[in-house]
Amino acid sequence: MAKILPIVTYPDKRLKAVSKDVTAFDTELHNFLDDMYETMIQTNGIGLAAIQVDKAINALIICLPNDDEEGTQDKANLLEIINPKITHSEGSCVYQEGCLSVPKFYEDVERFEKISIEYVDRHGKACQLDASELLSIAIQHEIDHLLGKLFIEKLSYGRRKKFEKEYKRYQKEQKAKK
Ligand code: QAP
Ligand code: CO
Repeated sequence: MAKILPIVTYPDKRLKAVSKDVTAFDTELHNFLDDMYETMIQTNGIGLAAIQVDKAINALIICLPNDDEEGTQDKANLLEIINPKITHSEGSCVYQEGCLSVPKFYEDVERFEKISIEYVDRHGKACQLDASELLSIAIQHEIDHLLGKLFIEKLSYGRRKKFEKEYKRYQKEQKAKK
């Protein structure tokens, strides 16, 4: 049975680690990817990088909601992306991003509009993907995690300062609740 793993949240230094390539495509990896999926779904995420559950390996998952009213997430649409490389990028766009490691905060971030990536799946099979719109943004956000980067690092100095102030207040509230 898959389990829900604890999520590492900002400002935990573990989020700054640069992840290492996956070299073993074994049952241990498959169980971990299943746990990542369970964790992402149960915490209302659409994307999750391994580092967010304290494993510094180049693995990320994305499961975008359906385009219908409910916006349900089908496991059939799950993307498991391992050892990704961006091979092409073009254009730019701005999207209000969030992150399970920065709970309750959403900020406008600039990204490439379209990207192409090469990666391997859970069996080590080579894959390639052209992404645009939300998928492109999600992949770029998650690849940043593998490099030890968070979306808040892309904010202007002024917005970042405002974020830090508000996040500190939020953290105090959370502490008081416990
Ligand atoms: C990354 O983000 C992403 O603050 C995935 O309270 C961001 O799944 C992909 C979440 C922007 C595409 C566009 C955040 C859940 C989930 C929260 C997430 C929260 C509960 C964020
Ligand atoms: Co994130």
